[in-house]
Amino acid sequence: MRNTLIAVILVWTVSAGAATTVPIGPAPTPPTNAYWHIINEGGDHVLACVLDGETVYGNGDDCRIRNDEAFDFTDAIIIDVEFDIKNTVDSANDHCLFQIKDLDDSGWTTIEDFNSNTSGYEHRSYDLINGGAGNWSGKDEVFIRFRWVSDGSGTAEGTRVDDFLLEYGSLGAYTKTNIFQWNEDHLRTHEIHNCASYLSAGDSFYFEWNYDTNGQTLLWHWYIDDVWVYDNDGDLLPTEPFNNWLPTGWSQNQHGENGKWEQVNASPSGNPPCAGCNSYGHPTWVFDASLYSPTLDCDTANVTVDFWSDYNNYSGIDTATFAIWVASPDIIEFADDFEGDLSIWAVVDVGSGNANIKPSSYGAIKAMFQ
Ligand SMILES: [Ca+2]
Ligand SMILES: [Ca+2]
Ligand SMILES: [Ca+2]
Repeated sequence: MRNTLIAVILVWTVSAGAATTVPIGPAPTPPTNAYWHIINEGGDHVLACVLDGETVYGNGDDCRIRNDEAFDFTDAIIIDVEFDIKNTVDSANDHCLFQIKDLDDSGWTTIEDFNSNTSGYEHRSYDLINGGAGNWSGKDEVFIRFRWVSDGSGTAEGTRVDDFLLEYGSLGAYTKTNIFQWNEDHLRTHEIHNCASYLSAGDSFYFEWNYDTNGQTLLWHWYIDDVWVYDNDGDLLPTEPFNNWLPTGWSQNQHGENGKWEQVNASPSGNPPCAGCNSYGHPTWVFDASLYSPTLDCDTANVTVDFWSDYNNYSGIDTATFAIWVASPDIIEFADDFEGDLSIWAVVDVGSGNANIKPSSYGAIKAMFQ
């Protein structure tokens, strides 16, 4: 609809010698419907859908506020939204819908319908990938809105929102950090390494075991078995016994050489078979072979990797390197504590069943559009 604008022109007359200012102009039109704006609530400013200068909503309201620029959730691995909300409604017929939509979708999906009173301000948070509103990763023109709707009679305070925060992010590049690098014998060891210093919550990661004969042939071996990864909540990778080769989700890279990891009938943990690089079993192979675990995601950084190892070095020539590859999400924040303006939002005020322009307070202009 074409936007229309009506200016209310006020003429201000100051009486000579008097301290009073007398407005001259059309009589104010009583406010007829609420709209989303910032109100002062005892010094803290919050978002509310109320009548101008009042603390209640009107009858027949249909007012929406959404992010002005669409969110791009392509490749997002995290989409979390949270805010504080206080809801006081006249009846279940008056309510605030918290909704989401991609431009490719035909309608809005309701994340939560606030149709009853809260106990003062309550904190709400939603996971928009794994939560009840479905998976919004991969959507590239997403809007999130509050839509206030009231029926024809009975009003109350309505909805107050504060400290809105939406965070979303996709993974950056994986970077490698060596956990150990051996050039001497480490025969039959139980390796337990806490990875908290390498990880942050939300990271994606995997492990690499690299056996490198540095261009030579007929050296010794590196065997590993029973690889287990866990955090406080339990297994991230259940113990891998290497009974199948390659196990599901595992991979390897021979880096252009003929040496490779294979299933070997031996085991440092005592449970053959295991994963091994076996030089003397393959005297013509040159190894620069990397074995990779499946890619894992962590909720907390307190991740431990546990495995059995048997590394037999030859005169310091060959190398056993155990490394972690980590990618962290690049987080974008859309945040508003409503202490400033609403410039990052778009307000759509459908009004009391009308799409007219109405001056809603004396001296102010209210543009309404849909
Ligand atoms: Ca009502
Ligand atoms: Ca085994
Ligand atoms: Ca605030």
